[in-house]
Amino acid sequence: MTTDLRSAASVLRSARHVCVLTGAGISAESGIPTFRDALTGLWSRFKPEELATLEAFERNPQFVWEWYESRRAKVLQTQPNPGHYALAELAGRVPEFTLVTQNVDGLHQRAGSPGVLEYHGNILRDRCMVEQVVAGRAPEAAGRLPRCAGCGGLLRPDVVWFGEAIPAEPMRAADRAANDCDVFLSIGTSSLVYPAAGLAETALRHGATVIEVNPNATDLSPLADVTLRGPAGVLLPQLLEAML
Ligand code: BJW
Repeated sequence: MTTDLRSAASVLRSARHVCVLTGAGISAESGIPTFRDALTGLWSRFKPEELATLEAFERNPQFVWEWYESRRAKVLQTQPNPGHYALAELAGRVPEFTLVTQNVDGLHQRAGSPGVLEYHGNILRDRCMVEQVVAGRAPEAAGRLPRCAGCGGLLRPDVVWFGEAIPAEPMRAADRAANDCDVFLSIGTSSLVYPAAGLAETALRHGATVIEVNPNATDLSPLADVTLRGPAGVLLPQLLEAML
């Protein structure tokens, strides 16, 4: 066992409130590509920043919907991995636990994590562009864009695109946790996208110990108290084991 793993386990053993922020890396071992991996196939000519915006959707909703439908189908074929399950178990081992995820895949919930704060929404839900509420789909005509079962308005995925506000409740609860926690775990995120990346900075300012789990260095790495280099699906179960 590395000394970093030992010191992270010791910090977690005496923690009062653990706040976790996860990103695409925790789902990589479930087979979901991370956001800043090169997009594959049809999508390889585009950057996520060019597809995950309201402007892109308004310009070409058919094209953006096809991207989301292909990702949604992939999510439905995947299963949580040992990293997701380790976090679900960690929740029961510390006095207070908050899990904030930037992921839109719902895998933490499927692994049994309680009270997950979905910072960037959920790809499995649709939202009506007219009523601005989560909505069901009207029966679809082949090749037509998904429409709201209630009002017939155009639907969009219930996710947060660049330039859009984070939903109020997860944003407030995540801020509160980042301010209050004494241990902050940043797992599988490039720490590039704000305001999510700012949560670790808030926790640091309030004196929390910051632990990063990522095979690669990020902008957060020089600020983190402990860095665990490797895949979350391997390291998180080892971390739980080391806490015993
Ligand atoms: C592994 C691994 C393994 C691999 N184990 N690890 C400064 C301050 C505030 C805002 C801004 C700012 N500068 C710019 C902004 C604006 C912008 C922003 O941050 N842009 C940056 C690109 C610079 N932010 C926004 O626009 C946000 N909104 C906003 O600011 O609103 C202001 C506002 C206020 C009031 C009213 C109106 C507006 C919204 C951001 C929304 C982000 N949305 C997306 C798409 C979601 C939908 C979808 O899925 O299609 O969210 S973008 C994309 O990035 C997605 C992710 O959640 C997010 C973060 O990516 P993540 O998870 O970190 O993934 P990757 O791929 O980057 O990294 C993966 C990591 O895993 C890597 O480090 C690997 O090494 C690692 N890894 N295998 C562990 N096995």
